[in-house]
Amino acid sequence: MADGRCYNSVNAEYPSVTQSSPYLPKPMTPPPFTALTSAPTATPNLDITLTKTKTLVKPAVGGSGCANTTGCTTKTDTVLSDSMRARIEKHPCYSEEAHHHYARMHVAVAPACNIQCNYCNRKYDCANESRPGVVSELLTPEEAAHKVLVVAGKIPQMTVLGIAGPGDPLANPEKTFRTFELIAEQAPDIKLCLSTNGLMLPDYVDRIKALNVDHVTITINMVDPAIGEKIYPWVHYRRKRYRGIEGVRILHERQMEGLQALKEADILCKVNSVLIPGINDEHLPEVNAAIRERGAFLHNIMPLISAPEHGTYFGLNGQRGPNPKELKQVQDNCAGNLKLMRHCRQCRADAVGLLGEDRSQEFTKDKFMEMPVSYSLETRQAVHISIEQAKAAVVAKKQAAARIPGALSENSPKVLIAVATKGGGIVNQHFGHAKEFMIYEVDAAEAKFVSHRKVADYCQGGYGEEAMLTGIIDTISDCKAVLAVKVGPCPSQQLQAAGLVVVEAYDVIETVARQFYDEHVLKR
Ligand code: CLF
Ligand code: SF4
Repeated sequence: MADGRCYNSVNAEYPSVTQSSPYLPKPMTPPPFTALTSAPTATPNLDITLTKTKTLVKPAVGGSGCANTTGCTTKTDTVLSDSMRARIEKHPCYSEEAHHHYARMHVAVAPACNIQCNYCNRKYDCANESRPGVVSELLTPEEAAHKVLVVAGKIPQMTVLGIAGPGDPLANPEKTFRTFELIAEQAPDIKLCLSTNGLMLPDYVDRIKALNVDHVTITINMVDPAIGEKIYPWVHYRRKRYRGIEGVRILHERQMEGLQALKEADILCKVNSVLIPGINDEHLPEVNAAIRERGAFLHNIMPLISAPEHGTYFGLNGQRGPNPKELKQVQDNCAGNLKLMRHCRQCRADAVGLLGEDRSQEFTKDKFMEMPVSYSLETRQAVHISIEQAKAAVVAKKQAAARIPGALSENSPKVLIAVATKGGGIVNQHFGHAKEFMIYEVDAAEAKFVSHRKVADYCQGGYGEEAMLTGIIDTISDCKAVLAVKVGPCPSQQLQAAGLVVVEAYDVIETVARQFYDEHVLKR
């Protein structure tokens, strides 16, 4: 971690090596926006007019709406300056909009850590695992640089290189900074990003600034050392190990100092907080207030992932993670003047691809070391222009679908909907292929992204698994509709029987959401 790939992550099911990007042509759907591997030779087809919408509904939609929903957008969204917008518009973690279009990659060059978190066990390693501190293979800075250049050629929408572990990048400063230097020299258009527990951050802010690293994440789980004592058993600082509250105090002071120093250096800082039920759930609003006061740009509250087989202190001692409702409740409690990130996928320290689409298995060391570097700044820039055009088209349709809050939206019920998407901000995925659903909260004024939920892959070799379908319906049972490009007759029937409206469409998510809401909620 470090903040664990940006901390901790069990969820990642690696896609197969044949998994494609949303920018690759798909036979059954309208033309894509851009080509993946080569520069577009002509303006991409941006026609995203609705090509198909079919709504299936059995029972009526409940009119009571969902409770506890204040949404994730805040004042910050509307007051971003143009220069600030430019700093985040291609960063998939700092911009919710960008995560539909741009990818990130991590390189695992930082094995050591200087603190112990009760949710981390860096000894465990397995190719199918993705928890804090877990990666399959460590890289030298030179190997990491080669990997980045290979990936940058093959996935031109990869715009950010993050170093997030598997230990703490700043407990491995030479490896971390050498990697950044190599990338800055050879691939100047790639943004550099760092994720740390913050213990050594005050010592390195100048160096971070000099290397033009514009995005730093600190994992801050507490601002009260009495709470921190339940999370951190020890801290190793300046060649001495401090146990208990003494160590936690040092960590807390260094985190606050580091955050302040980033602000003064004009480096964007995101804070990740791991929500640990019964330990810091009620405390996180206090953390939110403290980091806001010190100039954090974004707050990402992520769920603890904990199971006995992970061998962590929490896992072995029965500490559970929060369920989606508890997570949303705490996020809502923290929603205010500081923007909240809700689209984090808790990716591991060697993740590659769009968030939620980890392609790291395509770039294991034995593979990428044999691959030639095909990085081309011109090709990448051309692809980014295409992406920006596609983004603009989506944004225009989104704006058309939004309404100015007013009489119509007053007292209009808020409902949740589940969306199957491969990215691009479009409903463009078959229900049976979805490995996660994006959850939007819709009312008469707007459709807001609020979270994503992982589900088991329903289509197993061409046929659906009954138990999996039950699990999927369970996962989205608080939603009023499912939006997908296609839903098979059997799942469609069962979804409707469970009270969900089935909407088949290919269009901008907000547009389809608006149509569903107008037809099935407002007109009731
Ligand atoms: Fe990586 Fe973290 Fe940079 Fe993003 S991840 S170092 S800020 S480029 Fe992003 Fe992954 Fe969540 Fe981290 S989705 S775990 S927030
Ligand atoms: Fe990250 Fe270190 Fe904590 Fe593990 S122990 S999550 S590597 S800071």
